[in-house]
Amino acid sequence: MRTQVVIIGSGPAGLLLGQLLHKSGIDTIILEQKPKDYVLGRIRAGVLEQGTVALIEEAGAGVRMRHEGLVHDGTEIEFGGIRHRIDFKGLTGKSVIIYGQTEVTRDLMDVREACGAPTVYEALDVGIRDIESESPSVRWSADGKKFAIDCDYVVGCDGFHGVSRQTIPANRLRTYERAYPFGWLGILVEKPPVSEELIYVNHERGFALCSMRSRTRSRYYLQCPIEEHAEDWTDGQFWEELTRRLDPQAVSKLQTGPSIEKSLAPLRSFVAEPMRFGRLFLAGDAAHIVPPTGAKGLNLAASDVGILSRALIELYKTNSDAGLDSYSQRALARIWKAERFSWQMTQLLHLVPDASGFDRKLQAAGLEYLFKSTAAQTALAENYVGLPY
Ligand code: FAS
Ligand code: PHB
Repeated sequence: MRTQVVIIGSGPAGLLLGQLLHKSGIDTIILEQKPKDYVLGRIRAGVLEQGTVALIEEAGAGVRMRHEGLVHDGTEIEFGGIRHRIDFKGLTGKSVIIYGQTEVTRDLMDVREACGAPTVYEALDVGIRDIESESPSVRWSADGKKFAIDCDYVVGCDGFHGVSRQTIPANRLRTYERAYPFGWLGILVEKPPVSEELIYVNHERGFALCSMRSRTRSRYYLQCPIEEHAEDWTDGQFWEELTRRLDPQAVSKLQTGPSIEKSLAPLRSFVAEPMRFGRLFLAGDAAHIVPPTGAKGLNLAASDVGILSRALIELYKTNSDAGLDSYSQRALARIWKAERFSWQMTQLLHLVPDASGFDRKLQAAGLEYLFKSTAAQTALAENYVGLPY
């Protein structure tokens, strides 16, 4: 078998790349280790930057997003029980769209199936060969049979625990990492949200986030100790703790109910450089991770794919590999700015265990400065709505 580009991973990065390449007549195959329903069962991101929205529309998967997505012109940050609105639209002229990653994934899967491009689910033991040659190949097993395919390029869109980054010799990769001593316990509930926009809460008991997926489905997060597990929390305990961290107005609007999903995500900052090795490219979580405080994870995956897809299209249309040669450097320039913003938002909003009195005073001063400075609010807003590609 042979194709032009093998994509490993059927998450948002892999699916978006597959569609953007398909629309330019480039043949791909996506190899995904999990069943389709498992991929769709993961509840993750909820905020789309305008650049991400544009790429999803370019991929032909934007109809439902435009119809069901909620346009948000700002967000609220709460400290000391008082909410302060950051006016994205007024400060930057831009908004974000609230539309779950699960729905983005579903829409991209649907358009890929409709155009007949191949995705192999439950592709196990994926192995990448000869990435420093001009004819790499990829092997996998499925239904007890072994398969292999030759290709021009391999793109690892297989997330943090995938096989692609591990295929690059360790002495050719530089990695940078910061682990945070807390996680986010997330709950999904079929109840209306407490407010029109998101509320990020810095509370003395810990961070909380009031988000949503629609006007009838809400997503809430609580900062919790890294050693805890989602099953340690009953729904009642979650609602009780959330109520303690919210202001009285939000509490009065809070509608609780049985969780549809409950999960605990560790927070980590991570970058692997470079994002190319021979004919293997990395995109999305395969190359970088951000704490979700800045709502950047999914959006960085999209911007990687936006840069890489244009480079691959340029190569196949003009035989120029200039875009491929500059991909890693261009993607990393944007990634590091998002890493900085995500780290800054995490530092600003979380109760850091064993933080000194001095640290807490610095955090309070940072928030007070933010609430009083248009320049500081503009800086936050332009990072949150998405920096240029
Ligand atoms: P993904 O991890 O989504 O997809 C990788 C795919 O590759 C998976 O389907 C996996 O099964 C497959 N795969 C892995 N190894 C493979 C192998 N060896 N062979 C074949 N396939 C393989 N971001 C936000 O912006 N906001 C959030 O609130 C948020 N919450 C998150 C919560 C959790 C628990 C996690 C883990 C991440 C969260 N993120 C959030 C970040 C998340 O949205 C990612 O940025 C996004 O999924 C990145 O997409 P991909 O790069 O496609 O990676
Ligand atoms: C979400 O709705 O899942 C969400 C929103 C904003 C964030 C993180 C997660 O910063």
